[in-house]
Amino acid sequence: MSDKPAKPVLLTGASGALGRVLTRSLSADGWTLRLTDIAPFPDQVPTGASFTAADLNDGVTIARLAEGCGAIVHLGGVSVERPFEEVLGPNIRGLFHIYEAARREKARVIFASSNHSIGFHERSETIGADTQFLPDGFYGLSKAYGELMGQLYWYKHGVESVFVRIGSCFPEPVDARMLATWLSYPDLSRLVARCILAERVGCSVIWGASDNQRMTWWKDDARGRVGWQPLDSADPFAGQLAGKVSGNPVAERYMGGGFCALGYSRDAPAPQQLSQPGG
Ligand code: NAI
Ligand code: 15L
Repeated sequence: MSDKPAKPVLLTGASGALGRVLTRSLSADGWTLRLTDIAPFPDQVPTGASFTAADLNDGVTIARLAEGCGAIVHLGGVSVERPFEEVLGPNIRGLFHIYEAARREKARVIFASSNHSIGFHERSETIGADTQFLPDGFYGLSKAYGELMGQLYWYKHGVESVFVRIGSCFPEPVDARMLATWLSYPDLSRLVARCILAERVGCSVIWGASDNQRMTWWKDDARGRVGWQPLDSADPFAGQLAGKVSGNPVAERYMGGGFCALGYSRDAPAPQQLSQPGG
């Protein structure tokens, strides 16, 4: 198998933290990238790449940018918890523009989903990729909706998708929760490359976490299908971070951490037996 895709790859959210990481790693491998973001690209645009400023709300420009692309790595949009109206345009309408473009181009979508689509699962659980969504805010809800939109386009139009439910992708883990959820930049880069190069992916979910001993929360995903295994680990940081907890009982109880506690208005954390739908 070639280690370069035959067609250009469209990368949204290119000016953001992970967009810049992937721009560096994929262009270093000689890939042809079309970069886009509403914000200017802050680095030098690498050889083999071009940058076009665009709003994800602008479906005409997104369609034009996707012309001739074989894959779309969709990172763009609101990436933290925000009011519903702020999330709606970039994360919902924008995603629709991405999937319409993918349908027209017969392109594969690699969607940066998030652990916040399942954030209200208890940390004591071990959940598979087919678990029910339990979003922990409007942001997580937009990621769950995004995965459902990807399923619609797969079953109705044959558009392939990988939903990468990223844990915490930062240069280093910074607190006790990230001893479980951390995904290193090199593991992210290898994962995205495999999602694009794998022959067939269908409509798949992969948990985006490195090989962390404390990652007992997530299991059974499609990593084997794309040929990815994480090589890095948060474990060497355990000594310095194990005690670095928030002190907030809601944040510490659920996988989504602090996002679960934002605007939380129950009197107390939901009792475990009542936390399922209908409870
Ligand atoms: P980021 O916030 O640094 O990057 C997002 C980019 O999207 C920004 O450059 C922003 O300008 C762009 N954007 C926002 N609204 C837009 C619009 N209307 N039109 C075009 N572009 C727009 O986020 P980061 O950390 O790089 O994350 C990338 C993706 O990965 C996001 O979708 C995020 O939800 C997802 N993710 C990231 C995680 C992490 O730990 N960094 C964890 C889970 C998911
Ligand atoms: C995310 O989805 C966010 O984009 C990122 O900023 C982190 O908050 C991450 O999840 C996390 O849960 O650590």
